[in-house]
Amino acid sequence: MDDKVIITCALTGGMTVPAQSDAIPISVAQIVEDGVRAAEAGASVLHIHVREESTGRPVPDLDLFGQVLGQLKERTDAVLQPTTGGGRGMTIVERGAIVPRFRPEMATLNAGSFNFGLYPIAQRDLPFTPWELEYLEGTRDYIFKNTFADVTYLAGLMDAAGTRPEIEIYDVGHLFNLRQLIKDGVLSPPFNLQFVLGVLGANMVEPDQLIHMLRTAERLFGMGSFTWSAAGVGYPGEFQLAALGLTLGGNIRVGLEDNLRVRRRDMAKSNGDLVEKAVELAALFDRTPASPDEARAHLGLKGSADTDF
Ligand code: KMH
Ligand code: ZN
Repeated sequence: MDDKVIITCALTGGMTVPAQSDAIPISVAQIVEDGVRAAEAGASVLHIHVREESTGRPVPDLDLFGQVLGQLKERTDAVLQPTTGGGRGMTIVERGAIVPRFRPEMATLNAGSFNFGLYPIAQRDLPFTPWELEYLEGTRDYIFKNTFADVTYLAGLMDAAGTRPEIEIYDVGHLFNLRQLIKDGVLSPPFNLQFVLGVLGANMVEPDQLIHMLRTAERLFGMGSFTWSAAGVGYPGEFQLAALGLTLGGNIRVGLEDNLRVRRRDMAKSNGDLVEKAVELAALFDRTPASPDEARAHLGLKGSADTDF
């Protein structure tokens, strides 16, 4: 894979609100259209959340997930990776229900609990509706809960469904959680790590932080026992971390879930815009987007035929 890179596109997310950008896809049709565009631009993995169509509020709605997964499967060959992180206020059962219901090839698995602060965004001069303000302001007192019991529960669902976890690592301590979960027999290498940096409450987008987390993972688990990707939250963090991830030989994640800008003064008009910039960046490192099947082989996935959507 030296000259290839797996680009994941995180389409809509569960921790941003519509007032932040008109480009955030809300409806099933918008998420599907943007997913197709992102896949055509070079993304081989699409990371999926869904939202209430009338308000844009993130919801754990299996019917909406079914529509998005079904339509994207018809229109792209991309790996479809739904979330089990969900959004604020969702229970672990609500967050995990998607796995036994749709038996996806891959799903996210967040490796630890931490403050997830978005309240500074509420200070911005944007046309927030009351629920959006409350959703953001409420994160002053919000813990993104992923206890050892929660991770064990979700990992069990994934194991039973043949769903590969993409383990979200937000801080170096989450790697030691992972080591303990291996000792507990809950998870076993090889696994896929997503280093997510830039969330207020966890680690920030800084070269030293990513390198330290990567070197720690290599020391704890051994070089060949994991694949990894880097996801920077915010601008310019998303592309700074992508450049670093490409330099260090990793894969990358971009998308409106994590960042709303292509340039400091240019808001992204779609996820396709962000994937196009990621492809341009990768080309500067002589790396081209991996195809969905190259990604499946590299990530050890079961194939889209063995899913329930
Ligand atoms: N929103 C990202 C910061 C998940 O969906 O499981 C983290 C995320 C988690 O994507
Ligand atoms: Zn997500």
